[in-house]
Amino acid sequence: MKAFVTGVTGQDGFYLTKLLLDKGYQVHGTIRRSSSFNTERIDPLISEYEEGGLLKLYYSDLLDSSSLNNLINSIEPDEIYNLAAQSHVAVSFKNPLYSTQTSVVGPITLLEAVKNSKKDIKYYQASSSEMFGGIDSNTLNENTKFRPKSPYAVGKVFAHEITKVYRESYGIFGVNGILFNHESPLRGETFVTRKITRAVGRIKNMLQEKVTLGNLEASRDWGFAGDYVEGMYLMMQHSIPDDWVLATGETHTVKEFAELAFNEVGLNYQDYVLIDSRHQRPNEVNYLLGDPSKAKSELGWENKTSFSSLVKKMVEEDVLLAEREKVLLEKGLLKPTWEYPIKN
Ligand code: NAP
Ligand code: F7E
Repeated sequence: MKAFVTGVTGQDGFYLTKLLLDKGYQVHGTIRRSSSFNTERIDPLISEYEEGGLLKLYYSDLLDSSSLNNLINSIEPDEIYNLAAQSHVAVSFKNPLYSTQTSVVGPITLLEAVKNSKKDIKYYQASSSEMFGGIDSNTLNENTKFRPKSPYAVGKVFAHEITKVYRESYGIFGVNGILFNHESPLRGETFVTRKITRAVGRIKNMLQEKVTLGNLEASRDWGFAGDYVEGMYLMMQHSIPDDWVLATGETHTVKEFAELAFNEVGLNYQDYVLIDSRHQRPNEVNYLLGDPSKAKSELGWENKTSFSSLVKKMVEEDVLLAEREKVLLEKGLLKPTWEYPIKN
């Protein structure tokens, strides 16, 4: 089996690629040219699988329709997982055009390539709980109305709907995975969970003094990325293409996350967290709680990692990371970054 994965260098890109390689797939992934290294997450997979031809990487971009089209035509994958996106909600308010363009141009390009292919290629679209807008405390499922509140979320609604349009109009096997927040030790460092656990590790090792956050009252349904990519895979193996919510069915505030993360190393978050209005968004999604019962009954998917074990896992990894940073600093091999340069 051949899978084509966009966004292979991202958090989910790593976990999904690992899962597919473990299942014997050949994985073809797109990476972006960057002036600095951007394959850090998948470097262990590259060293293990690239030489044997099981992992192949290509330069491309969601906005570069011709390269995507050429790649799909020449690779003829069995499955496409479209994970690439400018995935940071706060940044999407600063770069609204780019953020929405990637979610519009990318899916249409890929769906057109699928439509025009002689092969029956399955398509997975990375939809998001941000599409719901989180305006009340109702549990959200596949039938809940979308009320997007950011350029990111509007782009995702478009991608979601166009996948359904291609499914209904051309009989394409297109699925939308409506995933609630999922985190891991590989989460980008500007998302709130990782920002907190990075700070915990660094504060514990005296590499940082404080961490500056925005809205501590926002509530999210947080799961573990490793569990969620299993759900993506199961959606693609289902007999009928459809849309499924993946969530834990529990919600916690940013404050609860911070409290638990600092507690893990015996510290009180109130001594280290500062609030800065620069981290507030023009429009906030206050509360998200998902209902994964359709995924459970139809796909047999279930969240396996509790909130407390997720926080523990992330803190443990970031304490180790900070310990390694400290050694490098002491040897003069790393420049001190006392004002840790995390902005979002
Ligand atoms: P991520 O860590 O931010 O990874 C995003 C990936 O997309 C990276 O590989 C990035 O490349 C790539 N990318 C960004 N812009 C691109 C472009 N214009 N062309 C090609 N590639 C581009 O995100 P993630 O957490 O793995 O999430 C994966 C997908 O699921 C995203 O679409 C996200 O919006 C969606 N989603 C995520 C969550 C969540 O909680 N994690 C929940 C629901 C939906 P670089 O490495 O070069 O930046
Ligand atoms: O924010 C609040 C912030 O940036 C979570 C993406 O993967 O999940 C993610 O989007 C909450 C928000 O994730 C800070 O205001 C407080 O209410 O970690 P986040 P997100 O916006 O929920 C969805 C499902 C996706 O699809 C997205 O791709 O935390 N918050 N203080 C903060 N957030 C950040 N980033 N930084 C803070 O300092």
